[in-house]
Amino acid sequence: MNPPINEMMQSQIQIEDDRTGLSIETLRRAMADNLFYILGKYPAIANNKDYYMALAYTVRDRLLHRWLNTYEAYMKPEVKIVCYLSAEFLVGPHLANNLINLGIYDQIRQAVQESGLNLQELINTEEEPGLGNGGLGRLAACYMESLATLEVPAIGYGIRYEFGIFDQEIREGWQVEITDKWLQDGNPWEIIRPESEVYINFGGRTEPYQDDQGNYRVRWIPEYVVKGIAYDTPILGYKVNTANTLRLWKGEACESFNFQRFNVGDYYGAVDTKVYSENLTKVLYPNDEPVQGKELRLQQQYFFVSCALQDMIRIHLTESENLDNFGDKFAAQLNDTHPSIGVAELMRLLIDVHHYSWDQAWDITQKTFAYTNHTLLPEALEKWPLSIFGRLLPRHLEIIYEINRRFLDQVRMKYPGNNEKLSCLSLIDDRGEKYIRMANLATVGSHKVNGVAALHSELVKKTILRDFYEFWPEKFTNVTNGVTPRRWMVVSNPRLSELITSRIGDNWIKNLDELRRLEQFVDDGHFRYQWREVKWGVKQDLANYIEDKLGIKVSPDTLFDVQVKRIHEYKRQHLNVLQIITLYNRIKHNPNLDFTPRTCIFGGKAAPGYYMAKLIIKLINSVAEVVNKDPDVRDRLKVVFLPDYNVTLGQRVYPAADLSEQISTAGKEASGTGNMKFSLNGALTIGTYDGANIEIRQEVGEENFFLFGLKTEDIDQLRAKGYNPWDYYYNNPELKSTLDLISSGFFSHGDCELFRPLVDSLLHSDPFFLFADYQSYLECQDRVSQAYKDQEYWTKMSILNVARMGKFSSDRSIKEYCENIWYAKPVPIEMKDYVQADA
Ligand code: C3B
Repeated sequence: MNPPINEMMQSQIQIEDDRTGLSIETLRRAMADNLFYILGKYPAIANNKDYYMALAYTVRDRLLHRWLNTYEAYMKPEVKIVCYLSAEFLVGPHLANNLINLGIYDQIRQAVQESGLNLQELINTEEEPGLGNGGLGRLAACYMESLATLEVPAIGYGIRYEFGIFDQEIREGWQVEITDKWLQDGNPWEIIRPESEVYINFGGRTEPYQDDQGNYRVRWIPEYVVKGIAYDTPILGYKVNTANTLRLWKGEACESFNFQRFNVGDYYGAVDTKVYSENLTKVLYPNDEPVQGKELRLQQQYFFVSCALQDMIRIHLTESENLDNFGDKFAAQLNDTHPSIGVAELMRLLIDVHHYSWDQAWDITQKTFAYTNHTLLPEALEKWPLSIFGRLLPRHLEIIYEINRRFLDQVRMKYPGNNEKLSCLSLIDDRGEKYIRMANLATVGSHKVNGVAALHSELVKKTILRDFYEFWPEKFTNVTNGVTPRRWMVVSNPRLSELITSRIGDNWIKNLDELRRLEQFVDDGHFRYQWREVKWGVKQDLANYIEDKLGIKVSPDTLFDVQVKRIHEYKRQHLNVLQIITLYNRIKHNPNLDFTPRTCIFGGKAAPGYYMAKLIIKLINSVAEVVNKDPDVRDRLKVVFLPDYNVTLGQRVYPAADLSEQISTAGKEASGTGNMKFSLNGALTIGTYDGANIEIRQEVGEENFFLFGLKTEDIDQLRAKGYNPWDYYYNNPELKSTLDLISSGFFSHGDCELFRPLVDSLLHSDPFFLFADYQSYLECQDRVSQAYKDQEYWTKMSILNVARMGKFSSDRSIKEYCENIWYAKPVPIEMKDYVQADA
């Protein structure tokens, strides 16, 4: 008998030294080889993009062994796999991170140099995959990296958007959106897996039938079917063998060319379904806190979740007879409600396709899923009109009704005669137009529900899911967010990382709590001097970038005051602007004012349909234009808006900041993760009592954190007693002259109308309480300015911030998820040589 095909293939794989070797000479040769054989170029006609690709393939070769070994290990039935279901993965550029995590950065740098090239330049040519909007997508990426570093088996499931988040250009101060063609030059990090294709149904109707054994069953007769194709990207752990998989799905037509139509002369109709099916995964919705109701969005959600669940079932059935232990094999995390249709889809697959009883299926489903809530903003709570939902997913609608019927029976039992409770807890909102409430579906279908910072998790229990908390208190928990120190320190801030390592060794990279050991050096004057030198050098780099991109000269001797994040009214970039205008007014009234020079840096994208956010961008740029060229200012105040803020730019910005602006209205920012990146890079925070700011302050010490503003309960009280922004306007002369200056057209070449919607919104309702926090914010900024004058003191605070930030490693978050939610354990990967093993 012939040996099985895969054994035969394996024994034929010859692993050439050029694909694994790490000597400088081999690496050089491998790069030249890839340039020639993969890219079809030779040095005289190659540009930096070509060399980047050649290098990327060289690195990819060196991780494939780990990747395949990891994949094989996960097939064992006793291994539990975490499946992170997320509509967004904002992974950032891969090359530098992979070099660090493989531990081959220095060899590669040397090989690249000896090839007459510059590694940093090649790294800078990488086009980042912008497959996310902001915090939620970036968190998913940090978690994937930490899972791999902790050697926890994991697959990230999501969508391979052909166009990610738009590129932002600024024209005459306004945001302009440009299509993000990230795949244009090819993507060396992904491998297509045609063998993992799955079929996804949409529309049509359902039909009861009796099977051969006489059982009552339902089948779904869809209107159309789309094929899902998997593209895999390796996610490496730091200096371990684990290489987990990010598996992103692309929509394709089942048959890309309709011959029947073609034959009757309908040339365009022949590719219709292809175009239609590929539209499904064409573009990412660019709202970070999404607004409801777009059918294509629901199609995207269902598409990737069904692809994922079918893939998980396939994996499980390769080693197991049935799906009885599905919930022991997989832990599926719902990253917000975007994948929550998964609850109904797993039920459908178990009942309709694999013929489980309702009760068995429900046990498996609840055991498998857990749900993370990322926002309390009412407009971001997903609900789908029943009409759209039922048309697209008729079978799921039936299943959701049945889940609801059984759940509400339990509710009735606990609260007899309480219709109020029933209507709050129901999966269907039937006050007026009917909707499916996705947060309710996710909560009912999960065994755990968590918020993303201590305050946020408390507010989840007190507000949006209050009745669920009362019903199932044990379901609710908190996991405070974290960020990966590999990307956000080692990769992005090599100078600071080296300084830290020179004193405490490099264990901190895997065990961030070790940063505590830096505390012993705060009183070491030489260390503080080195710390400042590092910060100054990184600031100089950013200053060069700013001059290069925008032609604005800024000095690294000024305080770099930075606010980078999505533009949103609740994040209050406009409060920062009011402060800047106030400082400007002070300079104008007293040109010789003793003033701590500041460079105020902004960056962030606005959702294309969010008018107010776009107007805030215009305001920042308009203020910048006036302030930066006013001779009275004498370079003491500069305002910079960095266009196209993304992960790559973040890696330049966080290390260069002195001050981190985290000034959301209390109770609105679920956690924040930028706040953690800044503080880990030695910036001090000016922040409200909101999200993870509270926990950061607790860790770094009150005396090393600039707190201001109202707390959540103060705001509730203020709202209850009647908030009137006019009172603040009339009673605060600085606030009044700041607003009057905007209204007068001073920043808009005399146009008094331009910013009126913004000013009016503040004066007439101020829904995010800027005026209420204005005075407190300004006073706090004065304290910042004072503190910055004493550079020794400031440096001590900066060092203590870094030393005490260990808690905010995503490694810590992932350990908590593993322990309390996923019940998953590390599985170290033993390396097997495929050639030797079969010889
Ligand atoms: C964000 C929240 O706004 C942040 O406070 C939080 O730190 C991150 O999620 C990660 O938990 N968020 C987002 O980016 N997009 C949403 N749709 C909801 C929340």
